[in-house]
Amino acid sequence: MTDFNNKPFSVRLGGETGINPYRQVIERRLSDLSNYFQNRKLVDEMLKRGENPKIYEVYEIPQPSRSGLINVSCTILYPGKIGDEYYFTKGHFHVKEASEVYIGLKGEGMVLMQSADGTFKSENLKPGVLIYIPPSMAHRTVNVGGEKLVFLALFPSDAGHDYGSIEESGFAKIVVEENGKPSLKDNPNFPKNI
Ligand code: PAN
Ligand code: ZN
Repeated sequence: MTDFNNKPFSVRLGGETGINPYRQVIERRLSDLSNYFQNRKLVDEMLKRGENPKIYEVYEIPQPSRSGLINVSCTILYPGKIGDEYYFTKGHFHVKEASEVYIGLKGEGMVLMQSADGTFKSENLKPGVLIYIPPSMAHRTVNVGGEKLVFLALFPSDAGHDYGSIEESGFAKIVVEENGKPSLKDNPNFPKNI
């Protein structure tokens, strides 16, 4: 077994888990994101029918939470939509002033970034692209393609994750399919006074 605990290690990129070996995995299904999609009625109907698709998995190599250490993780975001809204990750702010980089390995996505004052920016994520996420911007990834979106995330192990405000208000923009293509739209439920 690889000793990941702040010792030298190497992992292979690619394959079913994006990184191999890894230390732990988190799975998110529709029921974990039931408050997040625009079409709550459809979400409720699906869950009532027993449809609870997997939205994403995160394969992680976490380090002890202290200054100077980096967590490595790989997210696999499945292709799909709830109504016309593409599958996405919950999205969060970091608790500490901690930046992050995402590196695309497979598939096509968009990274939505937003600061507490509502400043919004999106970047396209695909293989060969690195995205820098500044410390004070919340971030969410959206799979806008027809295959799994696989990306690496590297961030300080003591960054901390704050999901609360995004769960409540979402991002200023949503990504929906329009005429067969992804389109960034204003989120009708985003509070105007931010
Ligand atoms: C990523 C995310 C991962 C899942 O590793 O944690 O893509 O997204 P949520 O955490 O928003 O569910 C990252 O940004 N870490 O800091
Ligand atoms: Zn993050």
